[in-house]
Amino acid sequence: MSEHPSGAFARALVAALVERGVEDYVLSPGSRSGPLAHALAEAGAENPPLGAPRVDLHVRIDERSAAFLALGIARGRAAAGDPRPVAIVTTSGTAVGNLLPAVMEAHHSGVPLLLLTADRPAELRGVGANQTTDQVGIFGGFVRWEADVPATDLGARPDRVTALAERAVRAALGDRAREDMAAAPGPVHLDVGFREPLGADGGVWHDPPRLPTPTGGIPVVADRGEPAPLPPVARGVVIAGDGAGDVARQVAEAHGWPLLAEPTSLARSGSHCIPDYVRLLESQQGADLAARVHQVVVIGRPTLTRPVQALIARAPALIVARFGARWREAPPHAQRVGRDVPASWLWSVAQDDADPAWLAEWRSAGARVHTPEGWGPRVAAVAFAQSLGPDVWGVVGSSGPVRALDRFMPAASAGAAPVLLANRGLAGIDGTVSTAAGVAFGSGRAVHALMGDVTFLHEAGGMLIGPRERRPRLRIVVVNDGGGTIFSGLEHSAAPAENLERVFTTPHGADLASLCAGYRVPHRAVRSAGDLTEALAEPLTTLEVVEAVV
Ligand SMILES: Cc1ncc(C[n+]2csc(CCOP(=O)(O)OP(=O)(O)O)c2C)c(N)n1
Ligand SMILES: [Mg+2]
Repeated sequence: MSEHPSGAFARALVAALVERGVEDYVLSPGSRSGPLAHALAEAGAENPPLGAPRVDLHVRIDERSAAFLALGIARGRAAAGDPRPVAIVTTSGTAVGNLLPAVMEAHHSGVPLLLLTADRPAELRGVGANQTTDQVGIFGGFVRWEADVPATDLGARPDRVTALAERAVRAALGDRAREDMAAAPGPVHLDVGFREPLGADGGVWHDPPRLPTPTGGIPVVADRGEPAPLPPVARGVVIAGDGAGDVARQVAEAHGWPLLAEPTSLARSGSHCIPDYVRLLESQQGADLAARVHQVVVIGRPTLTRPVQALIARAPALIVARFGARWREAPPHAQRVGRDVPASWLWSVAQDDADPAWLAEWRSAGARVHTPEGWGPRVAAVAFAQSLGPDVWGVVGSSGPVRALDRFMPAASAGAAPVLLANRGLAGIDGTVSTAAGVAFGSGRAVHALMGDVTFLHEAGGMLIGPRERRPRLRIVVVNDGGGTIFSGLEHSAAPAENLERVFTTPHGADLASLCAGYRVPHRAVRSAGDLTEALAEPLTTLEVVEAVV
């Protein structure tokens, strides 16, 4: 074996990325990406060779699952207070196309990913070479930055490889000084052209060269400006959407306003939280209260219910913050759109500006709504919510489960809302199994994931984890109601029953127990709230499925 330029490039890139905090790599097999695969196999080994950096390597056969796993790891890391880009390595051709769903979600929800896709070198593109297509630009507007990288030529230029890594990591983490989408974290694509030879070359690892302006680790970006405090109106309301954070609770409490917090807001806690807000807003009494609201403050990105969208649409005064990567898509009638919540919003307002009766009205109206009884998706959702805590984080799929939580998840004590994450960027039902696995890896926590049967089956392949790979500490609760039942609650339900069922509900008849057995994943079925609660209380060491048959 003798060192070759493609191998040298791969080692230089991995070393420079690790130095910038990129420690997690998800790889799918292929030949063209061989140089990166060999480098990562070394760096991800139990005993890496002398001089090699240490990486956390996960290998998945299916690139679509690999990309969602990376997305989940990045989400888990960010939620644990340590945001870093997560890298995905694929070979050329359709492998690259399989990354698109996770890339779209990451773009919309502001999750940093590094897509390292192998390609033919320039001289082999457009001349009919096998497994070669137009990969440069394939992700269009869904990436913050992309580069066509002549890897083999750069093998002898570690300074340029380091500069490339620096730029890629900075772009993925977002540049808050920018006014456009580039301000938010998101995916970055390096299409890497490798010339043969591609095999293991046994080359040595070097420390990456210093750049002229050393940054050292994750670049820190300064926040801008300090917007004014919130107008201290008496009849305000805080809506906490996805990713709002506990700060939304603090803003509501500082102003004496009710807090309407979605389950993935991380703000569903405290005495100002109205956990029954969805059903309240659907009632006449709720509509009357909503009509008297003077000012709506939206923190995070709410996506779950029409009454909340209506409240925002009708707001006489609207202020928006932390709308996420899509902050430019905040409702156009907002008077103020801030990327973050300024400290001044937490200043307590003077007593004469607050109206204690306003909050009390919301609270007493909300308290009249009752928790579900009997056995079904709602009861399963409540049992799931109650199983979460500091040591068990949650992931929730789209469709019925997240809406059941929105309606029935109780409010935690102040500041103690469970960490509950979801792919709300585009609310897809795809990739949910792998996202949940990634959250477990990225956060270092045990994870309970709640999802519908169709959502689970959409990516059952996420359970495909080879014997050499680590398994996540993940318990998937599948609410099996025999199809996508959300549609029977929508306008489509007026269609003839057999049509509704065939083209919307899509009953599948799949045997989840056998499916899990095929993947060698422990499975158990539960048919009551007591059995589910019991299953959720058991110690969690590996990947397992609890099928809630409803
Ligand atoms: C990738 C993708 N395809 C299609 C949809 C549309 N969709 C939304 S919910 C749903 C059905 C989900 O069924 P299930 O997971 O069983 O949950 P349930 O509706 O039964 O609560 C579908 C197909 C989507 N959100 N994402
Ligand atoms: Mg279902």
